[in-house]
Amino acid sequence: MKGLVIKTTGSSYIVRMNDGLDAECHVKGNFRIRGIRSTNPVAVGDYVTVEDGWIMDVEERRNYIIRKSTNLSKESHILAANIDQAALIVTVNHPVTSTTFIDRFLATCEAYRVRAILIFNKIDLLTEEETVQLKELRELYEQLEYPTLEISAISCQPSGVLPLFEGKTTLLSGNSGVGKSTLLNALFGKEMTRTGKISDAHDKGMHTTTFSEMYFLDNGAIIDTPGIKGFGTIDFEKEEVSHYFREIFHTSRECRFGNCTHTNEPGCAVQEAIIKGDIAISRYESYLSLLGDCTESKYR
Ligand SMILES: Nc1nc2c(ncn2[C@@H]2O[C@H](COP(=O)(O)OP(=O)(O)OP(=O)(O)O)[C@@H](O)[C@H]2O)c(=O)[nH]1
Ligand SMILES: [Mg+2]
Ligand SMILES: [Zn+2]
Repeated sequence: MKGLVIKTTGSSYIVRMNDGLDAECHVKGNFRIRGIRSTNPVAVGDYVTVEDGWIMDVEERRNYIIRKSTNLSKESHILAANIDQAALIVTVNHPVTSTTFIDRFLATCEAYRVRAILIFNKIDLLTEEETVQLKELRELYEQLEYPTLEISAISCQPSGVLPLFEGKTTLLSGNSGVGKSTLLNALFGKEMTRTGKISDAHDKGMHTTTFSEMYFLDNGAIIDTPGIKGFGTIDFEKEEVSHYFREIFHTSRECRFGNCTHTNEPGCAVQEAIIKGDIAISRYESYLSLLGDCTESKYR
């Protein structure tokens, strides 16, 4: 029988079978999917064929979002499969979400052609200075045509955010402690999942959510995921990286050399645009950080 994987627990998978019942299923040790080296062969959002509690087959994925365990690691972990959009929960503070983190996430979404949204949370905690920072960040990403919105998930009126999730399967991602699970609970109007505390010492979350799980709205579904520290990337080719930064890609058409890496070539339109202030330095730094990953992997 066929079904949809709605939860992973590490050793087993909860599958919502086509008859509507949930079954706990396992994967045999030698089960692999061709072409993907990942720590989890099956992910939330996968359509699977089950026999006697064993997952025998995984349907081809429309897309999936992956992260590397660490930047240098070859092992990757599939966060979710077959999603319509990915929402990154971002906090200007408590904890701080870096622009590199945001841009790596957006680049991953571009690579997999998944629509990305940025949800800035915890606006109730912002100082005046942080409010200015938030405004600048929103302007930066709105200009790049990423939808953004700002919320306070603890006092969230679901009616304000629900339309974003209507009719779609959405992956919620972000650093630990940014409020993914809190937002999920707000959307459902009741406690669906546990939320954590922010540690005073480090202003970081404590990894309260440890496995991905899909929750069903009347119309649509949301996948809550464990907080991640960073987006290592998929195996981008060096030439490819600029394709995943919208404004850099757009501007690179004006570069003198077709294979310009926008680092030290003469006649580089991207460098010019940065000097003119048309491309944000933070975005360029993120681009360089991804480019650096590619170089590292070449010499491993
Ligand atoms: N002040 C304030 N606190 C919030 C807000 N949203 C979440 N929090 C708090 O932040 C803490 C962490 O929230 P969680 O929802 O557990 O964060 P998470 O992103 O699910 O974290 P992980 O599961 O560890 O990845 C909790 O104490 C929440 O109450 C908000 O909008 N304002
Ligand atoms: Mg959580
Ligand atoms: Zn260039």
